[in-house]
Amino acid sequence: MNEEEVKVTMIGSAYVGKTSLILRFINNEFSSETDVTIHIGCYAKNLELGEPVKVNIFDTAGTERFQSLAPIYFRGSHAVLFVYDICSEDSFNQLAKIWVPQLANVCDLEKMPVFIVGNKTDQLEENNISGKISKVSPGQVTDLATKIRAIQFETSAKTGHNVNKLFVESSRKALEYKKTIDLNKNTNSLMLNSYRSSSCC
Ligand SMILES: Nc1nc2c(ncn2[C@@H]2O[C@H](COP(=O)(O)OP(=O)(O)O)[C@@H](O)[C@H]2O)c(=O)[nH]1
Ligand SMILES: [Mg+2]
Repeated sequence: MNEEEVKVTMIGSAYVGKTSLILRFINNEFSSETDVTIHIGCYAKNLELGEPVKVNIFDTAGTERFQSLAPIYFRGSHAVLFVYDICSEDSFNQLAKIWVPQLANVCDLEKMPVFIVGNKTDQLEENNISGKISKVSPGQVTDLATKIRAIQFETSAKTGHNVNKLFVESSRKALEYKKTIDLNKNTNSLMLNSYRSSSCC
């Protein structure tokens, strides 16, 4: 039997830490000087989720130029991670106003596993110590998560907080979703075959 493969896609504005989250997960490393992702990158990791699964993680560029291409990358995804920076209200607003509607155009948000990921929690701790607070209110995030039935996560690529948990959980959900799609495909082709064999020409 072939090994299962799933596609998980990361979306969000530039600098929120998408590439850093992936590199923390894949190589357990963090750099404060990452290169800006210009096009799209694909990383893979094998996980044991009750069965061996190859997880393909697609890293995208959060630039305006990329926005028109987004639907192409969303297609075929089994889970989508919407990432924002917990200290940047703009990055959260872009999720709500740009990326979520883009995804809704091409994917069935009722069924597709979606995660909303507030990254850079380490900064919040540092800011709290120096008297500043997060610019994105938890209420805003919960409202959006409820609206699109998303699972909420808070992470830090810098400290590694919740990073493994995020990718394991999203890969597990992606696998469940893929299996329902495969099952539907098989059922449809069985129905088509039985229709063909019963409607002889
Ligand atoms: N403090 C902190 N900085 C982070 C974190 N994740 C990413 N960064 C930094 O934020 C900048 C942008 O990260 P990058 O992964 O390139 O963002 P991307 O454009 O979304 O892929 C880099 O300087 C990273 O080192 C984090 O969890 N905490
Ligand atoms: Mg990047």
